[in-house]
Amino acid sequence: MSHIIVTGAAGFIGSHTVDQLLAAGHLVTGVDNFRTGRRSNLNGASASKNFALHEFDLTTPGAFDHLLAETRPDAVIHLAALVSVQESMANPDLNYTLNLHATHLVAEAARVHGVKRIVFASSAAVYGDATERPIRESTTKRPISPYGAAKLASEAILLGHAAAFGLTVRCHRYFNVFGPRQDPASSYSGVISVFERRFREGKPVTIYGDGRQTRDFISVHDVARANVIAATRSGIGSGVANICTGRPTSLLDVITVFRAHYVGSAAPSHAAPRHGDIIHSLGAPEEASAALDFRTEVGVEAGLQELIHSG
Ligand code: UD2
Repeated sequence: MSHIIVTGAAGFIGSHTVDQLLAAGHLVTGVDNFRTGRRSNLNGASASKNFALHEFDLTTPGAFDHLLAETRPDAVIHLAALVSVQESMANPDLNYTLNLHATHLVAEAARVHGVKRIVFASSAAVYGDATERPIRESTTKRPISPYGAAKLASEAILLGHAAAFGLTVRCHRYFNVFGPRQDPASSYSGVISVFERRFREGKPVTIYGDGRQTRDFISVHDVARANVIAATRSGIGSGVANICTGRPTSLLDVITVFRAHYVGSAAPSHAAPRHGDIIHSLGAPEEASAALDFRTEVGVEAGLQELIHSG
C-alpha cells in the first residue's frame, strides 16, 4: 500500500484517479480549492476510511509544504490546474499562477520533503497545431495558448528537479479525455461532454465544420489508470509520454453512437469550422506502452455507452 497525494482531487480526472487508487488499496490524500472541482465527484471516495480531503489553494504560501511535512506521501499526482484553454487566453496571469507557479511549488515541496515521485497532468496542447500524424513525444512543441505554454514549461521545471535532485517525474500528455463527470459548462468544453448533455436534453448538437475532423478520444478510466501506474509501479524512470489511444475517431462517428441510443433525436446542425480548429489530432501511444507498460482498455464506443448510461 502506498500513500498518494492527489492535487485537483475533486476534478474530472482527479476524482477518477482517487477512486482507482482507493480501489487498489492505497491511502489517498486529496487536495482541491474547489475553483472548478466538484464535491459530488468525491461522493464515493469520501465514504472510504483511506481517504482524507484538504481544501486549500496550492499557491497559499506554505500550505502544500506543510501538508507534505505532515503526511510524507510516497508520491504526488499533480492534476490541479486552470483547465480551460479559453480561460488561459482571457486571463494569462491566472494561468501562469495556477498552472506554472503552482507546479513549481509542488516540485519544491516534493524536493524539500523527499517525495520520491511526481506524476504531472500535461497536455497535447504542448504540441500546438502540429499536423504530424501521429504526434510523437519528439514532435516539435509549439504551444499556441498560454495554457499549452504553461504545461510545457511545467514539464521543464519538473524534469529539471528530477535531474538535479533525483526524484522521479512522469509527465502525461493527455489527448482528448472524455467520460463521466466532465463538465460541459461552455461550448468550449470537451465536445463529447457537450454532445452528451445536448442529446440527453433533447436538443440538437452543432457540428463545427463537416464533422469529419478526428480526435484521439481517450476514456477517463484509462487516463486514471495511467496515473495510478505511474505513481505506484516500481522500476519506472522519469520521462514524458502521450496518454492516448493511437486511434482516430471522427465527430460523425461519435454522433452515430449517440443517435443510435437517442432514436428520433434532432439532426445535428452545421456551423462554420471554429477559428484555429485543427482537422486531425492523433497521438502515438508507444512511449507510454514502453515506459509504463500502459495500454488503453476502453474503446471509444464502450466509453460513450458508459457515458450515455451514467447520465
Ligand atoms: C482542444 C481544446 C481547445 C483548443 C484546441 C487546440 C479542450 C476541451 N479543447 O480542442 O480549447 O486548445 O484543443 O487544438 O481542451 N466541436 C463541435 N461542436 C461542439 C463542440 C466542439 O463540432 O459543440 C468540434 C470542435 O470544433 C473540434 C472538435 O469538435 O473540431 C473537438 O473539439 P474539443 O474542443 O472537444 O477538442 P479540441 O481538441 O478541438
